[in-house]
Amino acid sequence: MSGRHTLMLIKPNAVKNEFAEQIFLEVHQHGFKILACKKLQLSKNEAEAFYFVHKGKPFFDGLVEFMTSGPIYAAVLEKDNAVADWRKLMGATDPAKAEIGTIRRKYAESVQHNAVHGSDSDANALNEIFFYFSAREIVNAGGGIIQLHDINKAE
Ligand code: IDP
Ligand code: MG
Repeated sequence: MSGRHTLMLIKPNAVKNEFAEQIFLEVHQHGFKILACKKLQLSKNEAEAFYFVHKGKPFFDGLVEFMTSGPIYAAVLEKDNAVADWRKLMGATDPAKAEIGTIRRKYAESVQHNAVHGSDSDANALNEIFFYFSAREIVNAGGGIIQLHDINKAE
């Protein structure tokens, strides 16, 4: 079982196509709590830093160009098994291979313009959450601020 927190992004194509509200609704309906949320536009430097692990791959430059092309939403999701459960709801990277009913199957246009992002491990979720949010901005249902050590802490 993975930890309780993951990072979701709604990518520029889905925002542009006005799918963001529907995606948030589906996230909520699947039992995720949204602990933090913001709309922003990435700079080239920021997108390159966020996708650093993909540097050198043939799709890297196109990915950076796409991710900086318009506003995105970033959100911290909370649920038991958040990393794995959000990846399952999101669907495969290539929407043609994503299961019916998944977010990417419904809202993605192509393998690059694939509507949403999800962290792929607890360790990456921690790094990605704090790429977009400070601890001050991550607030639980009771109004308490989430501290670094509360995010996907080791069992
Ligand atoms: P993931 O988003 O499902 O974790 P990654 O392999 O981490 O997939 O790739 C990051 C992002 O890079 C993808 O979501 C997609 O937008 C883009 N991407 C991945 N593979 C390709 C490709 O073969 N062509 C174009 N874009 C790609
Ligand atoms: Mg990935």
